[in-house]
Amino acid sequence: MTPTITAFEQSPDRGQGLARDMRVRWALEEVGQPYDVRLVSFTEMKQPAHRALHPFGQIPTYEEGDLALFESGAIVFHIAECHAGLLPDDAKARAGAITWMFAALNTVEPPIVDREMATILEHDKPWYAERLTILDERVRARLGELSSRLGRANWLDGAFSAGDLLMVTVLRRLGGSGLLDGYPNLGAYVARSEARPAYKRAFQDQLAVFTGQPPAG
Ligand code: GTB
Repeated sequence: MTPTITAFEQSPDRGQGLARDMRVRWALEEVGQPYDVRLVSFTEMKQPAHRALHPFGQIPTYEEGDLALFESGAIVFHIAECHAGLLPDDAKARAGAITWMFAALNTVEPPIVDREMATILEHDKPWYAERLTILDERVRARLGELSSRLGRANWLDGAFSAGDLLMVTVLRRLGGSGLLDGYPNLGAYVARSEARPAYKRAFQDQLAVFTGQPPAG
């Protein structure tokens, strides 16, 4: 059965692939699962019909028959559980990859989102410069730790996994901040991921929503 996901009708990022439907699209492309997309406006997201799928009135959601999911991490996990390619078969290696999924969403993403929200909501406040310094330091602390662990490896724990997929979507949110510049191995990790054919297809598909052009090929 072809799943249907939801995405922004008009993403504020103008097609940079920063909204959280990107990680779901990428996961589906990695496992070769075709999918449909239903675009929703900000108004529609808050209506009862969408809230029945997503209690917090957000995107992405995932529908597959009578299964309805929200939370991008849970959706990526479901995709990875149902298809080969995103989680190792070996139980210990699988647990390791799942650990990185949680690390991406629970440990690395929060300080990045806190910083992002401050740049949007507090940039005109008198305390902004001081607060940004603190938030930058929190992000740098995590990046330093992640950079040390990744070292010279291609991926976080063996083969590419859903843990890498989520971590890279989290790190991409720092684009334009300059914060990744101090960690060349993390920059290379993101670039290596963006070079994956599945990533490129997902990126083009979400960009096509913004440009109004059908994706090439
Ligand atoms: N924890 C949930 C998950 O992982 O699925 C969070 C979902 C979420 O934050 N959804 C956002 C949303 O629907 C879109 S992704 N927001 C509308 C609302 O809450 O009313 C967050 C996002 C939005 C825009 C950009 N951007 O433009 O760069 C980046 C990320």
